Amino acid sequence: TVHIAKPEKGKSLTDFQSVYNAIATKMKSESDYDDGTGYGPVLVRLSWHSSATYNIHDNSGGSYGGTFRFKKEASDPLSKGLENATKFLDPIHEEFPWISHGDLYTICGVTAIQELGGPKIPWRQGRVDTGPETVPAQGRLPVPEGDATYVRKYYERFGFDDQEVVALLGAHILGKTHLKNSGYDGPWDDDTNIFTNEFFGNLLERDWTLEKNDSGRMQYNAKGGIMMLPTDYALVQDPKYLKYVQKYAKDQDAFFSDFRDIYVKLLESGIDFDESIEPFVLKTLKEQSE
Ligand code: CCH
Repeated sequence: TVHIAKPEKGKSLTDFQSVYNAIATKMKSESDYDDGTGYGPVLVRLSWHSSATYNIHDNSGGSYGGTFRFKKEASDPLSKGLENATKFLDPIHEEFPWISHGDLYTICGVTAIQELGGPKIPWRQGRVDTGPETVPAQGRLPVPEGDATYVRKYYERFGFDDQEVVALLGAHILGKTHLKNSGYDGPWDDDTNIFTNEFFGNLLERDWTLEKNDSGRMQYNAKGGIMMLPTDYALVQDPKYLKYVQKYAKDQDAFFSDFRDIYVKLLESGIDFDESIEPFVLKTLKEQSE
């Protein structure tokens, strides 16, 4: 499958900044969602799941077609909870009907990461809605029960190496797991809506105990009520992953820069961008008010 980016006709940086601002403003005004976490984390998760169907071997899946809008894709049990993100975005799409779903599902993640204090993410437009026949079969999302071997094998389908996988998983500083969605329980940090390198610090510094939660699943818990999934904890159990965990725990700049690169690669997987489609670096609300 070839996915060629097509820019929105007659739209410029200003139009995409308007979409960014509408999402960021709505995030601010609905900040009490999920006990004060706000919508940022679930929007980042949507950007991930709408890209996580990618298969480098046949270039199928990925964010291009915006196929998460179809029930067949969104109803995957592993995507439970993401209806909160798509509902949040419905009025945004009504206000900006010209934007493709793939562009909307990726720009919302960029907006959330930047507004929550993360790195600036250069973002390119040009995803085009494709039909229901392009929805990949379910089974492409990762399960949280895996060990390091599982994680490494899983991300081979994207062509991501060890360093990239560790950097990308640093996104699990945001938000939390919910018993009613995934059967896991609790946040990764006391702060659920500030993007930092603390995921790595927590992995290394806390005392983790493997325990059964209220839905009978095994998760790693530490004092203060924070948790790790088995796939998160795999990053300190594997020496090749551990090296990068240690690096990112020490060096937030290195993490921010590597996270930016792999997140862009994730959101753009499988898409051919013509040189004329320039990356937009969108401004945060804070930058615009200064
Ligand atoms: Fe994740 N993630 N994720 N994840 N995820 C969950 C929540 C978030 C896995 C499992 C889970 C990435 C990779 C993985 C976020 C971003 C990313 C939950 C809880 C599970 C389970 C869902 C619930 O109960 O509501 C597994 C396994 C992998 C394998 O690698 C990647 C990559 C990213 C982004 C780059 C974010 C953010 C959340 C929080 C959502 C919220 O609602 O707070």
